[in-house]
Amino acid sequence: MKKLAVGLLLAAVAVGLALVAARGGGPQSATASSHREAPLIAQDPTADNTDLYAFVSPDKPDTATIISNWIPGEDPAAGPNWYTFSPTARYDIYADTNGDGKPDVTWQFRFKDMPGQFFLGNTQQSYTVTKIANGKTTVVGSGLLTPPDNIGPRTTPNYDQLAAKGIHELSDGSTVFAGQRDDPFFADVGAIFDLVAIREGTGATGGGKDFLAGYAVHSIALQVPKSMLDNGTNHTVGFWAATDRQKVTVSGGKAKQSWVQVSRLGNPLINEVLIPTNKKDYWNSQSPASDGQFKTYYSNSILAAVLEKLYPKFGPFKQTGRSDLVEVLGTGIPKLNYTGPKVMDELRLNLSIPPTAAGKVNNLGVIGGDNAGYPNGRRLADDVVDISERVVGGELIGHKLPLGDGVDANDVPFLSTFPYVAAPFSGYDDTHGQLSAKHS
Ligand SMILES: [Ca+2]
Ligand SMILES: [Ca+2]
Ligand SMILES: [Ca+2]
Ligand SMILES: [Ca+2]
Repeated sequence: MKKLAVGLLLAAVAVGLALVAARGGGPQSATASSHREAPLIAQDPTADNTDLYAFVSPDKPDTATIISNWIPGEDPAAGPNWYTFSPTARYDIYADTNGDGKPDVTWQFRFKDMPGQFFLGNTQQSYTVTKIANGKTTVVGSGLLTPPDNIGPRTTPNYDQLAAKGIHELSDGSTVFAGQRDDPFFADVGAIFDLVAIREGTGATGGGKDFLAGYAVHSIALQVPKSMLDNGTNHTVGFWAATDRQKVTVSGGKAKQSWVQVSRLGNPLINEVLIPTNKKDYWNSQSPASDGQFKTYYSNSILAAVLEKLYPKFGPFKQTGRSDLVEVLGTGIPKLNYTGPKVMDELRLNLSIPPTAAGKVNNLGVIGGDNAGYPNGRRLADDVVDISERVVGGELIGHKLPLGDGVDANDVPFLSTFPYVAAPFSGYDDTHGQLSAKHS
């Protein structure tokens, strides 16, 4: 069968056709995955979760690694006002070990700007990590430093060594890194404005253009002992990440300060593909514990309906009663990472499944026969666009189509050790997505 290029279509739905003016008045760029997917969060990039990853660490299989990214579409050359975590936001990573949609372990990150040290400002920040577990709140790291953004060989020479100094041990035996990294999400979203003009030759085996190549995000990576998360029965833990901002309310003449969640992310593409646009900001404010209210959008797929319309000759695409999608994205897959009947958006990782050896990894994950990948957790290399298209297309209900966006890998290699995410391109390189530029 001819390879399809439905990736462009998925991306179009995913992005909500967002056009982004890059910071610093640079070139315009569309973004993807959970990058600027809802109207309000698009106005608040430093709070915008873009992607979440969780996997058993390939080089330290007694630990799990959770990587959460924020700030979509960082153009490394968009100085002099570079990118930093917001000092007024709280960045949260949650782990649910008993399938009730409520966190059992929470890590909270607060960042502080530091006095100017470089010409035209400083992008290095200090931060505090607070852990909440078993009803106890403990500061497990403070005065930790991010590396500065990768500005260029004169301001930030030997960037890899500089970034390595941003790896810290926490007092509970975990390891942490926070700072600018290459955006590990890869997808062809460049042709989304003209659905008819699908790129010649684009398919599931290369030929697409990685729209996010050359762009960066801000990552928080945590490596934690599995023993901290393993429930000892189904060994499955569900992760999500979120951002909170402070809100002041006045009542009876008294000002009261509280935190309000403005962004969240578990599985990739939930808010983009499943949730209707008029509910996307509301969805960002909710928690997995109350995700049952969104179940109808899992079982009745807007994307399947769009596929049917645009590709009738490959149909019929099942549009309603999609219990397979409820399972994969809402409850977990029986005998793999099922967490119970409660529908909730958590990235579920069965900690008892060992990492797949390098060279044997299938980036189609579970549907490619590799149970150590998405949707059992998510590795950096997992091709979640192709996987999502195929599953929505009906892969698990006997309607197998070789869907894909033609971008099969990230533009730069991942690291083999923590924090695994590649270094960002430098501003001096000024790649604007050109793969020929030197990666330093
Ligand atoms: Ca987002
Ligand atoms: Ca829980
Ligand atoms: Ca990339
Ligand atoms: Ca792909």
